[in-house]
Amino acid sequence: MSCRVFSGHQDGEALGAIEIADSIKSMEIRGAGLIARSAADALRQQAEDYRGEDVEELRKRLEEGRRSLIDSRPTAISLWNAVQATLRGASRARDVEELRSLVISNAERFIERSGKAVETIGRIGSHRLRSGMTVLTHCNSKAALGVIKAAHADGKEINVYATESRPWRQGLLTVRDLSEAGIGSTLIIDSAVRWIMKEVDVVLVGADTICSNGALINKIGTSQVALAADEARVPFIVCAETYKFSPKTVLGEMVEIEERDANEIVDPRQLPAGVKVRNPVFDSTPAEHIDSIVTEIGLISPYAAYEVIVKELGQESIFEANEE
Ligand code: RI2
Repeated sequence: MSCRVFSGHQDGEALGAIEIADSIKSMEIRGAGLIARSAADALRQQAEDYRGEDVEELRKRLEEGRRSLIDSRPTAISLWNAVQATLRGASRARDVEELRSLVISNAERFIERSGKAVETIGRIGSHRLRSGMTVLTHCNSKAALGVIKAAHADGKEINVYATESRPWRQGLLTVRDLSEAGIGSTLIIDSAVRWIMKEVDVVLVGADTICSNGALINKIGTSQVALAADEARVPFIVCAETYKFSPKTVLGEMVEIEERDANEIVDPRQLPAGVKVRNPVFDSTPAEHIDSIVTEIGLISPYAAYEVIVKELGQESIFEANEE
């Protein structure tokens, strides 16, 4: 499996899942898709490593693992969808062997589908790019970069503006990744987006969560990029696997926007006493600013989000969201 991120632990307890949860929290593992695959893999590893014979104990450990993983970062629904898919049916398993093989096969199916989804999104999205186009992308999205790379592989010449994406500067990962693929890119600071937009033909971004009303939750600053694109009549396209759609939002739940430590922005010792710092990590872009969403099941309107949730993730996931 390509995304295995850690090796087994001595007695198969929840340690693996907790370690992965810590790495997700610290952003050592980041990107909504990779977070999801890593979480599925952590539960798979936990089931595989369990040496006991008590099915209830294994179920309890997996539930603890699931909890620590979903608590690690609150915003990307990909994480929740991944752990739900991995543990689906676990309550019905009668013995350790049945539970273990169920979790392993669920996790492997999720990881494989997730990897294929990124490839398919690349192929479908690349049809929207013509040679000579300039793309602007924000943060670092495997799905969005997959589209650019697929177009490049088809012989199209694509120029890319990559935003720096303060405070973590994931834009540096983006330009590095593009450079390794032989694609030219230009790094800009986030506040240069509106000025540069007149040179841009299309905006491509990833997604952490897509709500049932079509709103996109993505890296902070995405909604400003969308506003600037809208003003300049530049198409704003989201690249998102179907497990980035949120069954919880069907039930009216609001997406929690993660706020991280102020230290990520500024050393507090540099600030006058009493100055506060806020570090929201994601924002919401309403459907009316989104041209289309490229998924592995095709290019869709943001207004089709509800149908994607019901048809692709299923009533079961809405039921599970209700149970949470
Ligand atoms: P892929 C990232 O979040 C960015 O917001 C990015 O757009 C999104 O995940 C999707 O990334 P963070 O983990 O799944 O850097 O397309 O906070 O790689």
